[in-house]
Amino acid sequence: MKPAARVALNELRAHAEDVAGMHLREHFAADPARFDSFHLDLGDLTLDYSKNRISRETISRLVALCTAADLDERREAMFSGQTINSTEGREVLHTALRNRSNRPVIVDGEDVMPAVNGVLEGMGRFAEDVRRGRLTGVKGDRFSHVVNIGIGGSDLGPAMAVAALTPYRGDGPKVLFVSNVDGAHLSDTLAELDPAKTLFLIASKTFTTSETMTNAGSARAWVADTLGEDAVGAHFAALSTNLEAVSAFGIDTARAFGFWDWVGGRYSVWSAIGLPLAISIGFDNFLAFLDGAHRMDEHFRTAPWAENMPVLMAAIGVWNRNVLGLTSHGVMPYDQRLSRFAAHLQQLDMESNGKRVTLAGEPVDYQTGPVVWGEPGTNGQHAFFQLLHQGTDIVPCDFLIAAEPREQLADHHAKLAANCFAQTEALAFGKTEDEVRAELAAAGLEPADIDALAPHKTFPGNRPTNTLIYRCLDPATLGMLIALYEHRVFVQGVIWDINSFDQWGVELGKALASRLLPVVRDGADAEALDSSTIGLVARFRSLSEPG
Ligand code: G6Q
Repeated sequence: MKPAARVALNELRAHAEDVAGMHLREHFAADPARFDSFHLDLGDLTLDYSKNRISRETISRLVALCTAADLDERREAMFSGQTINSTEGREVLHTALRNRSNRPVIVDGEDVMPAVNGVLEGMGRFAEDVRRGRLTGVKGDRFSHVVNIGIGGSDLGPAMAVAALTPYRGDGPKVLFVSNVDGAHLSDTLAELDPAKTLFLIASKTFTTSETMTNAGSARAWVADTLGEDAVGAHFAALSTNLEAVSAFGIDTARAFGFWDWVGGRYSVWSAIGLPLAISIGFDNFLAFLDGAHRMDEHFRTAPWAENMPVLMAAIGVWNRNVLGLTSHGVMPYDQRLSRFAAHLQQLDMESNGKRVTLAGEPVDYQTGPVVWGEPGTNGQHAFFQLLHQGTDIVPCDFLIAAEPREQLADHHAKLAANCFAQTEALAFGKTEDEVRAELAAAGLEPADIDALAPHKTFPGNRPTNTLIYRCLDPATLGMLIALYEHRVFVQGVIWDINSFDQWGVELGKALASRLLPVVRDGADAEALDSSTIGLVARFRSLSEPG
C-alpha cells in the first residue's frame, strides 16, 4: 500500500474506535433522515448505503484514503490505455469495448476504436442473421439452439447475462452454455438437441484452454458424425484472440470474431465473447447493454469520490474488510434472473483481487479481496440467512431488487420486495433481548420459559448491507450493474496496491492438470508424485477398470 494510503488507513482504524462501536440503531436514532445523506441516485439506479457502520466522517476519511492511493491517476491510467497490467505487460481496456462516445483510445500510437467498432458491426450482422434465420444449418434449417462452449471469463459473464435478460429473447434461438470438461455437461446439453438446428460458438481468448478445446472437439465430432464432415463449417463460429488456432480447428476466419489481449477474460462480456448474448437478446439490446456500462464508466470517470457509486461501494468494502475485519462479502439479488450474478462477481472479484503481493512484488501485510458469494432471495432466506442473522461471522451483503416486475403475477413482486427490505432491516437493527422478553411475555409464556428462550430469539443486528434498487432488469441496467462492480473491484485493487488484472493462480491450475493427464489416462510413470496423489490415481484407475 502506498505510504500515504497506509497513513489514511491507520487514521480510519483510529476513527473506527469512535464510530464502529456505535450500533446501527444509534446511528439511525441520531439522524432520523440518515437515508437522505447516505444514498446515491444514478438515473433509475439507487444505492442505499445508510445501513453501514459509518458516519459522515467515515466517508470523508475513506475519500481521503482514495486520494492517498492516487486513485485519480490510476483511473486515468486505465481509461487512457497505459500498461497497468504490469505482470503481463498489457493495457486494461474493457472500457473501450463499450466506449459509445467513440472518444479515441490510443494503444501503441493507434486508436483502437475503429477495430472495436468493426468487430461490433460483424457481431451485429451475425447475431441478426442467426436470429432471423438468414444464416442456417447445412440442411437449410433455422438454428433453434446456440451452444456456447467456453469456461471462466468465456462463460460466466455471457451465461449470467443471457439468463438475466431472458425476456428479451423473442423468437430468437435458445442459447445454452457448456463449460465443464465433465462429459456430463456436454452430453446432457446435446441430449435434447437436433444437430441440424444447432450452432456452436467456441469461446476462448487463447483457444488453447483444455476444457474448451476438449468440449469443442466432442461437439465437432457430434456434428461430423451426424451431418457429415462438410457440415462443420456451417455449424461453428469462434470468439477468440487467436485466429490462427481457430483456422487450425477448422473454423473459417470469416466466422471468427476477434478481440485483443487488453481484454481480460473476466472483463470480456463486452467483446466478441458477448456474441451469445447478442444472439439471445438481439443486437439493439446488446448495444443498450453496452450503453448502460458506458454510462457507469462516465459516472466513474467524472463524479467526485463522495458521489461516485463504485468508489463508495469499494471504499465501504475496504472499511468492512480492513478496518472492521470482515472476511466475506455476500451478493443477494432479489431477482431470480440474476441467479448467476454472484457466480460472475465471484470470478470478477476473487480472481482480480485474490492477490498476496503488491504491484512491486512485496508481500502485503493487510487483507486483500474477501470471499464473495451469494444466491438469489428469497431462496437464501430459507437456507444460509440463519448464519447472517445469528452466526458468529458478520457478512456484509449487497441486496439488489427491481421496482417493476416483468410478470404481473398477483402480489409476487410486492412480497419479494417486502422480504428484501425486511432482511436488511432485521440485519441492521436486530431484536434486543428486552424486545424478545416482552414478546414472549405477551404470548403468555412462563418466566422460566422466557429465560430459556430469550437468548435464542435475540438478534444482535448491526450487520452492514447495501441495497441497490433499479426500475427493471433491462439491458442498460444490467450493463450498469456489471460495470459498477467492475469499477468497485478496480478501486479496491488500487487501494490495496495490487495487480487486479493478472491470474497466475488460474494459470497454475491449467499447467498442473496437463502434467497429471498422462498419469491418470494412460498410466504413465507416477514416480515423481507424492504418495497421496499416487494412491488416488491408482485407486481411480482400478475402480474405473471394466468388470
Ligand atoms: C479470466 C481468466 C479465466 C479465463 C479462462 C478461459 O479472467 O483468465 O477465467 O477466462 O481460463 O480462458 P480462455 O478464454 O483463454 O479459454
